[in-house]
Amino acid sequence: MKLNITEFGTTFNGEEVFLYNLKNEFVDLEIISLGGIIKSLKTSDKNGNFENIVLGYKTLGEYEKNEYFYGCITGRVAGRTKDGILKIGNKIYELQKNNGGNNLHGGPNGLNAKVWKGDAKVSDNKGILTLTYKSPHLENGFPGEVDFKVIYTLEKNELKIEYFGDSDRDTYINLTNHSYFNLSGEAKYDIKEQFLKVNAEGYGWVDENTVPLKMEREDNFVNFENFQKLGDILQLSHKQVEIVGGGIDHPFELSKKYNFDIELKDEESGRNIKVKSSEPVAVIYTGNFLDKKHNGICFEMQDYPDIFNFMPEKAKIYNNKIEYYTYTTFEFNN
Ligand code: G6D
Repeated sequence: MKLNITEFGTTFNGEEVFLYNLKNEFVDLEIISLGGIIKSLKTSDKNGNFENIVLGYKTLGEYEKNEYFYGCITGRVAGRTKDGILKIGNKIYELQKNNGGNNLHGGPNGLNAKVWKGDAKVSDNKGILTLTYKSPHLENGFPGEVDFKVIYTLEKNELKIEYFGDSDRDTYINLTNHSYFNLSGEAKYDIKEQFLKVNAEGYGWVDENTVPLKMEREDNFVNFENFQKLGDILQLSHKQVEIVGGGIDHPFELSKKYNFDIELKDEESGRNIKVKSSEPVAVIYTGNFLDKKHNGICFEMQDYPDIFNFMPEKAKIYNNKIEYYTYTTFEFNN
């Protein structure tokens, strides 16, 4: 395992951003300390060609804009919080609104826009990057001073991302990673030729504000119990496909009965990814609003979306006694 740390640039408000490169025989991974963004992730195709399988930018300036949330730690709360209203216990918090009256992905300056403190090492042939950030009470409207920590561990052909949140008072946290995967390598072709399998029990429906209303399967508009070619799904003439800009942008309630939650594969390159998470839901987004539509697919592993609005009975509250901890692993094969 090789570790290399370089300066990636200075943000508009003068903060230094570093680039961490972890590389072994299976994966060549680059992460920047702005937003914990996975800038590139190279794996080999069936012919031994090492190519990047995530969407990314070249410059820090592009990542400071990052309208598509490429590769980033997403939060304090991933997804949409309807009307930007977070109800915790008997308290109501007004969050910053940045998406049609909702709070999306923690707001206009969410965790993706923060410069995290990085510490990287190689130990027992594992590459380990630990990023930390202290979020002040009521940052973007969220309660609690929270010490966030995200640990990226690369070992052989597996990347594990662990998320920790330690709050000084009652709050809610729901973090994820927002990488867009495209197994063709260097986005040679879009995801329509790739096949997806999701071990899910059901999925949320979205309304005109693209906020999941409830986690029920009202019909089989997408059923990924067996591999489905994404191109067949993305062109479906179904209200739920059309309402999200032509594709998928829905939460899937995972069955958690198998040793992985999601598998994406591409026959031409021979690559596949298996995703496994501690979390009950995967928000799957097929890049419907990208400038190059369907150029990548996101597996935003997370808690039930907008849980206090739609499933308060399942909501967890974190504080100085109950730490937030979740993880997601990505296994890369060819
Ligand atoms: C769009 O609706 C989608 C979100 O799911 C995605 O996370 C965002 O673009 C980047 O708003």
